[in-house]
Amino acid sequence: MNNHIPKIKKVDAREILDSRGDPTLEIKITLDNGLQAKAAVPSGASTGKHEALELRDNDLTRYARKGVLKACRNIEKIISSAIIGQEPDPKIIDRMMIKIDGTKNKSQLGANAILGVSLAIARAAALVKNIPLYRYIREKYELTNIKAEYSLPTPMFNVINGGKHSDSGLDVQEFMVIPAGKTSFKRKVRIGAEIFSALRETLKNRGLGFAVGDEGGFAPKLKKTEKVFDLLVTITEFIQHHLGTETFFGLDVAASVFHDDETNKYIFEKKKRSGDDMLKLYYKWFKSYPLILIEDPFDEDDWDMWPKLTEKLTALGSKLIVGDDIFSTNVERFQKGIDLKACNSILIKLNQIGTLTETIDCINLARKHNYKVVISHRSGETNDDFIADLAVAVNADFIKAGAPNRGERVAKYNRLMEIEEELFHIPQWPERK
Ligand code: 2PG
Ligand code: MG
Repeated sequence: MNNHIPKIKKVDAREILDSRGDPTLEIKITLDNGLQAKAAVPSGASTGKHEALELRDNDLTRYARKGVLKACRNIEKIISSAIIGQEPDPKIIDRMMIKIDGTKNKSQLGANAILGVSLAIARAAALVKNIPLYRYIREKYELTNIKAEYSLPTPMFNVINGGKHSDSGLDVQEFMVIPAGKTSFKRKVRIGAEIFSALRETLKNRGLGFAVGDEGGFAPKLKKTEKVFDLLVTITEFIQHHLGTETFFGLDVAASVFHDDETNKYIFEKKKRSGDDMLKLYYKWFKSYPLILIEDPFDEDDWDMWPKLTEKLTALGSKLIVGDDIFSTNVERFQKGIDLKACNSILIKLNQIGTLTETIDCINLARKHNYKVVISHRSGETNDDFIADLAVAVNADFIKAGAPNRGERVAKYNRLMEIEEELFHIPQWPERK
């Protein structure tokens, strides 16, 4: 028997393009037994103030300052010399990188550099054990407060893009269709894709435009939020994916983007509004449409408004108020939110914090306090499908990976369908209801 424990032999970092055509990192780990694993790093557009630092070259002569060669160099010169010869153990390697970086926001080495290595190491370790990544993550991190049985997350399909993700004219960043009925993941994908396709036809017929935004959702020339809800209601009812039982809606308002810090007002649909004005508007939408989820309804530092909305909406039934920018997958900010009863759900983005290990810490905190967990992509993505495995590893309640459209978005949904087949032996045909 060969008892050799494989060690890290080489770490390569390359500059590749993300889905917006901007540079990002791809990392390759080579072990001394010849196994290789890769990971690529995503990038946000509506980036929160409290996120870990994404290191860019700031060199005007390359990629409009967005090159990531400094991050590549940090990996090849600093990180690799520290980790070569070590076992591929993400818990240990993550702690090492955090220590070498030595800053609170990973500004020394760059959170993009650290994250790329962290994810590639986890993949390499799963390869060594010869088990799927989701299984490796669950076992490695002893996710004990998770039920023993695996479950698939519910997908949230961002079918209409606004805010910083398109030029539609809509202030709300994401309009999501959520097939939250009790059915298979595969069928949920079908519901999302059928609504998306019917939406394309309707937008074409009405001359509203069917070009897409950064996350693959349409960017129609509509100005008012309610117009989008009306359109989605009409289409969903027409193709009979029953609203309120099978299909629901969700929003990512990404309110920090239109919040004016000086006056503490929200410039929404051309009007200056207070936090309380926004709250009234949200409440009206939740009363009028089959909405079950709202993400980032207020600015990331407007701590007073969040608990008010959470209290008001949860009185209407099981509604999810999701913190993204406000928490930034950071346990300190998240703990403050828990203490203030700011939300009841958290959005989890690996690159907001910069390592797999710290991301799992945040998910564990969420579980402890009964917060729902939403694993999320970024608006700048690659075909890397790590988050699909992560979502299954932690039995996430939801996954947000964009529209059922464009390669970098469907990569995640396709991987989840593959995992579902593997775990529950769902045949390709007939489709399980
Ligand atoms: C968000 C994300 C992903 P971005 O706000 O939730 O949808 O957008 O990656 O641009 O921050
Ligand atoms: Mg968000």
